[in-house]
Amino acid sequence: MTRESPPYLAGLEDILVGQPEDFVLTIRLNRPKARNALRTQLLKELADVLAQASNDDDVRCVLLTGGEKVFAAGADITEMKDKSPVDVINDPRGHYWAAIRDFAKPIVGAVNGFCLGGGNELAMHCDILFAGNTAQFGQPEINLGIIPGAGGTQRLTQMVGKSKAMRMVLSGEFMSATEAEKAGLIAEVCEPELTIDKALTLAKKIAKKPPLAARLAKESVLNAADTLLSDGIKAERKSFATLFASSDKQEGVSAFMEKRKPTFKGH
Ligand code: DAK
Repeated sequence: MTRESPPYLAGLEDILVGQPEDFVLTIRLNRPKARNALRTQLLKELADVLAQASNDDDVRCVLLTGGEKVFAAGADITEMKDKSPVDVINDPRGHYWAAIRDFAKPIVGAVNGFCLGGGNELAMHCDILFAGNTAQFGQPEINLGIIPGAGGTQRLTQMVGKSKAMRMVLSGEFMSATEAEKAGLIAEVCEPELTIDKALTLAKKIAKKPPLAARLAKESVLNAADTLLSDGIKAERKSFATLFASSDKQEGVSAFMEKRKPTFKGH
């Protein structure tokens, strides 16, 4: 499915965005000369595009990728040079990160090359990650005298466990794609030239599922890291019950009984 209009946010400088295809919106980080460093402008563009995608029924899943050699080299170090603690507290970047975190539709990430610092934190905001076998993941902030500031110490620890997270955060050592897959940071490692195709295939598969169920499934899985088990289970039960009021649930069950393919509408 392709669409002619409206254009997806004209005037973007730091990211490339296609039109939704088969309900998948592809976003590519695009500052190759600065190794896709996440300057404020890039994060703003990403947050703005996700806000537009939130309200676009033609988007049911997002594919996020970077370059062949670098997914993203982290925050733009040149922007950090003269910042005071007050500047950091007042920094609008916090809002952009929150917009990425709160995006309710599934995001599949395709990582090739270096995925470092804020770049790794961005990758960890994806719901499912594919990576080429030459990808390297790291939190090298300690080399700059700082620590991860966009949730890296928390998400990385949840995903790979304390010892591996400590190793990366304290030493700045990188983790290979193979180890990242073993540790649970990524879902699948593949040949670098296949990363985007594999991620896109999965994104399109997810986009064919009932959107409301996909959204509540994402929320529910993310709850596992955020809440007590008992609270997460209660919230899951409520979402489960809510979906029984959706026409997509009627459609899914009817289609199964009538031995036909379902057509989901998102309500
Ligand atoms: N920022 C700015 N410029 C960067 C950059 C970065 N992170 N990484 C690379 N560049 C620039 C280089 O300065 C160089 O610029 P020119 O000299 O050509 O002008 C150009 O990109 C090419 O860099 P290299 O020559 O180094 O390229 P290589 O391919 O040899 O190496 C590399 C690629 C990615 C391995 C290397 O560039 C590298 O190690 N980059 C720095 C990685 C790093 O330390 N990342 C952590 C950054 S700290 C916050 C939330 C989060 C954060 C901060 C605040 N808030 C909520 C407030 C996150 C902090 C970080 O991520």
